[in-house]
Amino acid sequence: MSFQLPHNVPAFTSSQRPYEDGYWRAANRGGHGLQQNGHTYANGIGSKINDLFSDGKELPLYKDKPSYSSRRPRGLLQRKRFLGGVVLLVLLMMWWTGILRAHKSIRAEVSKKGSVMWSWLGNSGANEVDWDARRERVKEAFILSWDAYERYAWGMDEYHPISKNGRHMVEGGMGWIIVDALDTLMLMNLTSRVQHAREWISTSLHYSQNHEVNTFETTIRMLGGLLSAHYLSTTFPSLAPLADDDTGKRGEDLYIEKAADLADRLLGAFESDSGIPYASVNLNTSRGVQSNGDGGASSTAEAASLQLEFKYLAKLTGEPNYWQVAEKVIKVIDDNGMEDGLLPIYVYATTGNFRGENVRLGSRGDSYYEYLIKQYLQTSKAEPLYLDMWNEAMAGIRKHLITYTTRTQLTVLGERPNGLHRELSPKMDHLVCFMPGTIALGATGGLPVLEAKKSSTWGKKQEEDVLLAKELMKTCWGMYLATATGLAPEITFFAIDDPPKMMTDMAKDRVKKKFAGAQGGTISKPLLPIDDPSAEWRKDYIIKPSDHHNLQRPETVESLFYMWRITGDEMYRRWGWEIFKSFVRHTAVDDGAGFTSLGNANTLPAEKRDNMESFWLAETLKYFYLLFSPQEFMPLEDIIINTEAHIFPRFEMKGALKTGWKRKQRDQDGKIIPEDKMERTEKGDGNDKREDKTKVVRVELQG
Ligand code: DMJ
Repeated sequence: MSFQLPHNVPAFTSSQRPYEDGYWRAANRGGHGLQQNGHTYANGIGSKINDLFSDGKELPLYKDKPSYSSRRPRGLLQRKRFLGGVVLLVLLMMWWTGILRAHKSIRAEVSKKGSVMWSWLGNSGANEVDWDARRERVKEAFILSWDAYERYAWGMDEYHPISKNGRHMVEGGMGWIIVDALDTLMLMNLTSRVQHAREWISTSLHYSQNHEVNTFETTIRMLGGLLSAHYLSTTFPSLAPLADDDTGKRGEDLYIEKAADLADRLLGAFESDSGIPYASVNLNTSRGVQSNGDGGASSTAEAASLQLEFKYLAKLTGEPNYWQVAEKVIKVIDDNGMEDGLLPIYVYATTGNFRGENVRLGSRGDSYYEYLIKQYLQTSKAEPLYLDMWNEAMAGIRKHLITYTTRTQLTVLGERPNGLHRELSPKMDHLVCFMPGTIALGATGGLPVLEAKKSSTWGKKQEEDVLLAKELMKTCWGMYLATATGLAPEITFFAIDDPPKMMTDMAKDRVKKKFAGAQGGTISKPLLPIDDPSAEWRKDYIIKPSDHHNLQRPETVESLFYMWRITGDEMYRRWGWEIFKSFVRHTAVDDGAGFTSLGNANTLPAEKRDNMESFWLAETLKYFYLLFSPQEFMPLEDIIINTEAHIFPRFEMKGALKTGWKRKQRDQDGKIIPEDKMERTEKGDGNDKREDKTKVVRVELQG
């Protein structure tokens, strides 16, 4: 099912996307401290020895991860050699006293697993698909990954499965992997591992480091992880149930206490002149720090995707300040009056104004849009202004960003790097693949389509949204089919017409019945033949050598999960199963040391990197698990899932928790009306006079 890309793929001429995302500034890294408990200690020693021989290793620089120099000072190397000698001596003594031998059987079992546990990959399987069995396969992959991390890098923020060691991002560590993975452990009912993680959080996790950390990543992963652990452990006590701990308290108190402590430290990031959070914050001083690059501007997605976490914490603690600082960010952004609901990917914390005109739903843009519709759903649809903003953005996406490939008419959600009225770039970061699922979620609120159709609010717009979601889902699936490993590249370009065919053009074609009915109402052609390396459809996918890495990202699986739940079409589960098998085939590391990122997903054998992302455990495997779970498991209508796949409840706003802002009044074109020309409306809320811009696009679609 995987193939080499044809060699005649046209070279794309636009400038290479720089690694603009390696900007985590965690100075004075280090802290490779050995763990103190016996089991991990032995393996920690192993990791130190590995470290001695791995000087000069480089790890990827990109948005989600810290950047750091690959050069280490010579003195450090010499100290390590000395340490290596000491370590060998200790190892010998441990062997002599029998401590090490006690662990031998565990290791033997694990390395056996690494080579034989995937024998099911070869099975074509029975006609009837056993989804429960497939879900178990995902759980096994998770256990293998987690146990390897526990064995080789326990407590570390990073895990390098090939060199079998770990590393802290800041001194003392952030709990990066443990906290991020905790709620997946709970969902999978892995009780003893939850117990171990909780003990570590209780005894070793502190958020007082005198370091700058990325405001967004710390919020979505750490704050989100702790809040989700609180929600799952209190609402689903039968999942990974824990006994009372030493202090007689149930484990769940721990999570909310840690979450509140962390949130209080993060609050300093919001203390800018505009209320837009700074890119980084020092956890010890709670002082916000502006970005080193990008003229000091924050990424828009990062600044504007902290609301689900802070609002849920406000609900739990009854503390309105968490709520107010988070929602103010959206007001400041909206006051910019961006055209058609689409915004540039940088915003200044100092002024609240945008920087540049680059508009995209990939890195630095993505979760701003995601959090609009999810904020609306989080508070049980009581805040319609977020729906309004989402609908506006969706109309803008249809108008400015959607185009189609030349041969297969695949739907592409492109970029406008120089503003909405300049050229369209037919490029999709894999990150954009969260959109099909999120669009479907927005259309039905999480209900299955069949249910949602019974509602009085269901109409043509929702139908069109589901259709768009299906088409984009297919485009993302094709990104996996297009590579040698069956795993998507980080970035894909597409072959499109010149000038690009836009949605209005396509609508006219549809009216002419050019594509109607080709695929049950969808507009693109089938990605067939699937196993022919020179198939026409493949030429629509363009993968550049600088983009062919795979970072174990979750977005496509995430969308498959939503699409399966919402449409009920089992095809999405089958696609997910193919992707899961590709991960197992091409990213598993020898000796049962887990799974790793790929430097090149478009070659066989795949070129491996030495890094397991924390979102492999927090998101990718969780979404696989949910995709193969029964529909009733974690009903979508009751929950909202943050951008790091942490699960929160939907809730009602009460008391001090209410929408504390109003949108500025806009004219028929969506432009903000200046104060002195403001036409007072009866309600005076500025929202009721504006035309629903989505209607305009709908008319265009109907020709
Ligand atoms: C995750 O940290 C989050 O999903 C974020 O919104 C985008 N990047 C990664 C996964 O790719």
